[in-house]
Amino acid sequence: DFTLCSSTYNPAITPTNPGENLKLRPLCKSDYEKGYMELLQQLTVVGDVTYEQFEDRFDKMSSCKNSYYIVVIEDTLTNRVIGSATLAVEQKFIHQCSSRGRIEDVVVDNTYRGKQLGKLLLDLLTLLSKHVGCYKVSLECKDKVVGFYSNFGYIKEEGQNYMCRRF
Ligand code: 16G
Repeated sequence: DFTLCSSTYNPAITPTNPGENLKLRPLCKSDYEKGYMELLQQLTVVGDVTYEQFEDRFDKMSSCKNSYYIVVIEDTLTNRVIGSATLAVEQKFIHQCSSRGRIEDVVVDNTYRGKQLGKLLLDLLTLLSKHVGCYKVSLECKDKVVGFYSNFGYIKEEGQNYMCRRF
């Protein structure tokens, strides 16, 4: 049991009770059939990922112990994955051999907006990052959602810049 770090939920929802006919749980292989890749397409380019490729990547991630925490929300009426977010944990030498978290690939299906599901995913993974010992957790996002993430204590750090090189 735990207390979510962000303020309040109205109506009240929790990870064990995310809403009517909804279930929050770790990603599993059968989610490929339940629309997980299609959901990710609402965030960015996914490409044509076959089941074999998905399974291979899933197994590689699972074999990196305590590094990838991927949660999904399933609609139990339609058996479709309608929300997901990932916490990736990176091992460090700095900060007394600490680790840092990154929150990635946060997506809620367009038709399930306004149900506080993004907030629930964010709260859960932020709390989890703290629980597993990360000294910090960060995320990258588009301008339009800076306000949303600032609700969870994420700030643009003074003197720190996000820089990127694409290939
Ligand atoms: C957003 C996502 C990031 C994702 C990226 C994909 C969050 C908080 N941020 O920045 O995790 O990987 O979009 O966009 O979900 P890209 O395909 O342009 O890299």
